[in-house]
Order: sequence, then structure tokens, then C-alpha cells
Amino acid sequence: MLEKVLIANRGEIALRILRACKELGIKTVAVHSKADADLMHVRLADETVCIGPNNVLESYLNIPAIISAAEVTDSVAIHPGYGFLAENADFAEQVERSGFSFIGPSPEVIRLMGDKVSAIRAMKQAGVPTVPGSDGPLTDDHKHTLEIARRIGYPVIIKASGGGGGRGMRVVHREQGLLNAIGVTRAEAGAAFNNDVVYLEKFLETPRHVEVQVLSDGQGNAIHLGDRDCSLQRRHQKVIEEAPAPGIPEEVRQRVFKACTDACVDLGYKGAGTFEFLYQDGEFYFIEMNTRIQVEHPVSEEISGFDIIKEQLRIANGEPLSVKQEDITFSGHAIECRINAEDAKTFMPSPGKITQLHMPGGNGVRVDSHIYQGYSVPPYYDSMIGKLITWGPTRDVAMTRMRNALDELIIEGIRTNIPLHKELVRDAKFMKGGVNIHYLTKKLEQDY
Ligand code: MV4
Repeated sequence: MLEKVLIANRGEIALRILRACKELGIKTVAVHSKADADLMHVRLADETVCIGPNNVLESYLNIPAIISAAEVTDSVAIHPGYGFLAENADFAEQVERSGFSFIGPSPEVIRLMGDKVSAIRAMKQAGVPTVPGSDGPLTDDHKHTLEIARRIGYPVIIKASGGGGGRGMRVVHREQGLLNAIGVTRAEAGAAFNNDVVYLEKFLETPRHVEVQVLSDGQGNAIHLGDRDCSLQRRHQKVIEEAPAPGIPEEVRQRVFKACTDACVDLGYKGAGTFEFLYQDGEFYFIEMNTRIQVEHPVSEEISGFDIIKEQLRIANGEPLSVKQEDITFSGHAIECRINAEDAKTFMPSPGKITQLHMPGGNGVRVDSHIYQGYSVPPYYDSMIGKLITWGPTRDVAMTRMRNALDELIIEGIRTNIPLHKELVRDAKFMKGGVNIHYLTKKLEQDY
């Protein structure tokens, strides 16, 4: 097995990776900013290195500092977690050039998927269903562009190839607005991503966000761990996720799962990955692929009984997948509430000291969190302080367990979004299942 892994992240995911390493007998190195010396995983790691000041640019995004830390500790591999450098192809390349394993796909595949035009082209080629669109960059042939949009039909959406995750997009409802919207999106994309390539898709008005978790060993084997519904979101920040996605016909799901695993084999994909789809009117449409572990991976683990992070570590060690698809059996339903240190109504961050803490428990309850009583949530980083995950044999039981677990959860000293979650798990339409990506925004504009 890998001898020693450097965890290039912080918070709950750093602790999650540390736990997986410990289960596999791998030594751990925690790297942290000045403000993060008292993180839980830093206490538990075999070795720790302070890589810089509070500012993320000088710490968690500081590539030379992270690689130096790997060198001085004799680490053999680096796990990037999510966010920060997780999908930075240049980082993956420098990690490998310095003689360490990057726990994730090759720099080439990260780069391919980071460019949305090339990602969509590769997926379409591999047989994954995509959104009707320009199938490539828009050119300065305006007449041709107008023809493409007219063929697809309005509304259309202009997207930056270097964007993703909701950055660099513009919806166009009529032909009169198209060319101007393309110009503006192109200029913004050039400034934001140093890449002014834009493309066009049919704009789907009421889709759900459904994604497929995959694992592949880069040796011709790929499996899926089913789907997740992440439609409950606000400003591209997911709030509650669940697995499986409710109410999708079994043949449709199995068809998209097969397309995803086939695409992994096609790409020579290595590691964990997520295919993001929009799902509307019974059809899946690929939009992006994430080449990292995701925040919401626990709901897939809960319905499959499979540890995704441990498998990432085995794959990085050069092992073939430890299971075949037939060995994975799906059972029941899982829901995840992201717990944030923020005001439940204004969404303003609320850093500070946690003075009282009580974690819920019992059958089917999982808490992935690094917080403890007396811990101070620093103001410099993402406000997510943990995830509450429940499993049940049915969606109703998982939902009931989530209501009960949220009622047991006590965090004092800071404001949290727990009151919002308590409201959402009692919302009749959410409880029914299958709400679309606009549901939460609309609900927040009205009551609550
Ligand atoms: C879309 C779309 C509708 N039609 N593409 C936003 C994030 C990025 N991953 C893609 N996004 C969207 N692409 C077409 N052709 C609507 C969105 C979208 C969205 C997607 C998933 C989750 C939340 C969203 C919120 C607003 C818009």
C-alpha cells in the first residue's frame, strides 16, 4: 500500500481522508495554514507541516509549499480533496513531475474535463447523451451562429468553455439578444478564465441536477455507485443531496450508468469521478464532469456500502478495482444536509467559537465533521462545518431519521443553517421528491 499520504486540504474532507488512510494502514501528513493548527485532522495526523499564512493563496493554493512539504516528509502521494487544487491540471502535473502520485486522474484528463467544449465532445464521442447545442466553439461567423440557435430553438444558453459550476453563463430568450450576449459572455470569460471560447446549448428550463458517481482504475475497469440528486441548491451551492435520485425509471438509469462507465474505460479514466447531468422530461443530458471526490460522496457510500476514498487510495497505488459491478448491491436511500456556519435566513457567514456541541446518533445516522466543542470556525475559508447524513431502507425512513437527527443536533456559539434544514425536511414538495433546481430559490423568495 502507499506508505505515506499528504492531505492537501482542510476541514471535514481532510478528516475523512485521514480516516480512510488509517483504515488502510497508511501514514498521514496534514498540511495546514496558520489559522488551522487546531483542526481535528491535524491533531490526528502522524506528521504536520504549516505551509503558510491564513490566506488560501499562500497556503492551500501554494503549490511549491505543498510539494516541499511532501518532500521533507517523504510522502509518496498527495490527496487533493475537493476545491483548492483538486482540479488543477498544472498542480497534478507538478506533483507527478516531483515524483509523487497525484490521487486522481492524469493531468491530461483533468485538463480535458476542465475545458467544457472538449469534455462534451469526448462524452458525446463515448455515447453519453448531451444537450443539443453548437457541439463546439462559437465562431465569428455570425450568420452560422444564428442558424445554430434557430435550429436548436430558443431559449438557448451561452457558456464559457473555461467556466463550469455556474460561472460564465448567459441565457438568451430571443434571436435579437443572441449576438450581444455572446460578445458579453466571451469578454467576461476572457477576463475571468483567460479563455474566451464560448459554446451554446438549448436552455433547459426546469431540470433536476442528477449526477453519477464512478470509479475507474485506468486499467480498463470501471464501476458506478449509482446516481445522486443535488437539485436542492441556492446560487450553485448545494444544500441537500440524496441517493438514489427519486422517481427515475430503472431502464433510463441503467442506460446512463452504462454510458458513464463505458466513457471511463474509453478515456482511460483513473480514480473517482462524477458525471453531472440535467434531467428533464425523462431524459439525461450531460453538462460537465468533475474529476475529484465530491462533498456529497457519502450518500453514494451509504446506499452501496462502498468506501470511495479507500478505493481512490488503492487505485493510486496501482491496484485494479477491488470489486466488479456485480459485487455492488444498492440498498435503501440516503440524504445529506450540508451544515454551514452561516445565518439560516441571510446566508451571511458566521465564524466564531463553538461553545456547546451535541452530535446526533442512532441507527442510520452518520456525521462527517471536523468540529468539536471549543473549536473556532475561522473566517478565511468555506463556511461548511460538516455534513449530516442519514440512511434508511426507504426514502421516508431516511427523511424521518434526518428530521430526528436535526432535532438532536445542537451547535451553539455560532449561527448555522440548521433551522433552514429543519424547514426543508418538513417541506411537502421536497418530501414528495423530484423538485427541480429552481425550487429552493423560489421557496426562499416566498415563505420561510
Ligand atoms: C444549464 C442549465 C439549463 N440548460 N444548461 C449551472 C451550473 C453548471 N454546472 C451548468 N448549469 C446549468 N446549465 C442548460 N443547457 C441550467 C444550469 C443551472 C444549474 C444546473 C445545475 C444545478 C443548479 C443550476 C442552477 C442554475 C442553472
